[in-house]
Amino acid sequence: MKHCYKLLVFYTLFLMTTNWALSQAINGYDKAAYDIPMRDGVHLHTIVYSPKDLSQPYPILMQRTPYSAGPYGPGNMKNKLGPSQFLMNDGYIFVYQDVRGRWMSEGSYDNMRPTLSKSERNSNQIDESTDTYDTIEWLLANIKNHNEKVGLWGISYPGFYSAAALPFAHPNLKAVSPQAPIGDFYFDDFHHNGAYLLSYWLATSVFGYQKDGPTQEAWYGMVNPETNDGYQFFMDMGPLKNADKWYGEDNFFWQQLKNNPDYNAFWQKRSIIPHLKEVKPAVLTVGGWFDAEDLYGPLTIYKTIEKNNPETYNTIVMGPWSHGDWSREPGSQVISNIYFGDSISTWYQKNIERVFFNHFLKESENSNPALPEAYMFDTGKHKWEKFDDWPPKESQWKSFYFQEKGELTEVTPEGNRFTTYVSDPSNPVPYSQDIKLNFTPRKYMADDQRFAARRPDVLTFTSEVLSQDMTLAGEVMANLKVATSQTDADWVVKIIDIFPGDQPNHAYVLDGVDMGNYHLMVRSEVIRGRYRESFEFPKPFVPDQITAVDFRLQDLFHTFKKGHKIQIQIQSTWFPLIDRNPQKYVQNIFEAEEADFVKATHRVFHTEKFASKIEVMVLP
Ligand code: PG9
Repeated sequence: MKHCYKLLVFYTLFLMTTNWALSQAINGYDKAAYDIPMRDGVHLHTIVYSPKDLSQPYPILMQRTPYSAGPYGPGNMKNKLGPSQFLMNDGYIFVYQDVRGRWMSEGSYDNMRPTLSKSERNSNQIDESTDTYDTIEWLLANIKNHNEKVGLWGISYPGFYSAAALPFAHPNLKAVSPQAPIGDFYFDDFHHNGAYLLSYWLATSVFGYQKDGPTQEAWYGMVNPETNDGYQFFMDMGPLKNADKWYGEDNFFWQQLKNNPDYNAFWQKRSIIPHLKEVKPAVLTVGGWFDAEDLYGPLTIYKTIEKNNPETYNTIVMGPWSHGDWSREPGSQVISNIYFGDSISTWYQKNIERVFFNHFLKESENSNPALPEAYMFDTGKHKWEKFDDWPPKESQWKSFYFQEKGELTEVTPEGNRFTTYVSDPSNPVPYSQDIKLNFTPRKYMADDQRFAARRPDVLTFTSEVLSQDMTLAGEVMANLKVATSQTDADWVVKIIDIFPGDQPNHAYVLDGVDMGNYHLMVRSEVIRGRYRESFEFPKPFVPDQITAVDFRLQDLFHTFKKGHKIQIQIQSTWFPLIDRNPQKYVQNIFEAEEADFVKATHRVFHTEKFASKIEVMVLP
């Protein structure tokens, strides 16, 4: 209890000083609003905060957002998504812009607007890159006392707009920081390998209200859930098609999601990943290992820029954060029950983000700042490490095979066996023991998974007690050999760090949480089995035919300490994080009927010929 009391005092004092510092800093700025003309005549509403002190020229640091640059959202610098106190004190011309078609800007909005190819750029067509280019041109010509250099940053959707400025970037755009950027909506936010993130349902409303529409609170009220028990709410709702009553026809997200269940051209042309070539600005990508919304985006954007642009300054930071935590300072960084330390966000803002922008926008763009290629937080040791590459060149691939009796070993299985379970959509595995009907599930990714391990419809494969530390650093592949009695199924793989049963309540948890036998989830992912061969062309299973299901989990950096065990959990429902698979193949699950939802008997094979395993990258 004393720890919590101490925390409360620290946090209160911290808030008071930060708010005072923030108000002092904001007082040092003049605010002006402009409607900037784009090449096609559309005007984008842009707010500019200029330092009152004119004794020196300042770089421009911009954010483009769909969440309102003005009074409604982060544009009013007091908002938590404003710049850090360090950048404000260092002095920049801060710019916030409503993207095309949002809030006070003209034009029509397009969800993850497709990026123009090189050939398309000679016409009068526009995309987010051309809008950023035109905005920079106008700012350099019309805003006083700048130093000719421009930076761009943003978190989540604004992170996408940062990355979307990289193709054919303006020559004065010198530093870009996509933070928790959406890379591709089929693998970020609403989908995970074809499964729909049902728990993310309120997120589709975030665009359902604007300056003249219902507020989010009013919209939430319209939903008027009788209970805040998210599991029961979505069980009562039944098949996805019943969600129509919650979403208005104007909820374009919902219309796009249900009309495009496969990775078709609609989603493919909205991905920024294929366009990350000829990148000229320096890039600092930021993400959180426990980001339930955008984890594919930061990792894939960093790796793609690295692959396509070996000469470009391109770095990544991955901390012990959920979505956007690094822009806020909670005092103590906690995910679920796990306490990772104090002032981690402030440390990052001061020692990484500030160093990056000051170097390229205030100092010399011809040298590199004193930052590593990859600044990564080990979520097992609870400490930062610097790497020259990510994934680390020194990491080696290692296979862990599923065995009979629920063992997990490094040797290929013998014998001719499988493990079976019945997956029942009317009794799905909860994704957490605390499922509230809130905006999005932000903290489940480090939950204790003991409750799941004890269910008959969750398979567990567990290693021996580790005789020494083992650090997983890099990518993860799941290679399953499965069969189902039906014609479709979801396959969820969870990587669990099992703490020793006699584990004392050590410093790494909140007071009052006993870590003895805690099953800490360190990575998890799902694939909708119909997409095992192609996300664009789904394919049913042949009942009871042994089938390979191979898919990538997102990277991790986690030390499993000596005395711990590694456990793999396999299940076919994960509710209501994702929607339920009827397990009877239907063309579009968003249109499935109640009768389509059937029990299925699944088998996971562990034989010499059909060996199921996970492949991980391990530091020597
Ligand atoms: N990536 C998050 C999001 C995308 C779309 C709808 C709602 C949320 C985000 O921008 O926070």
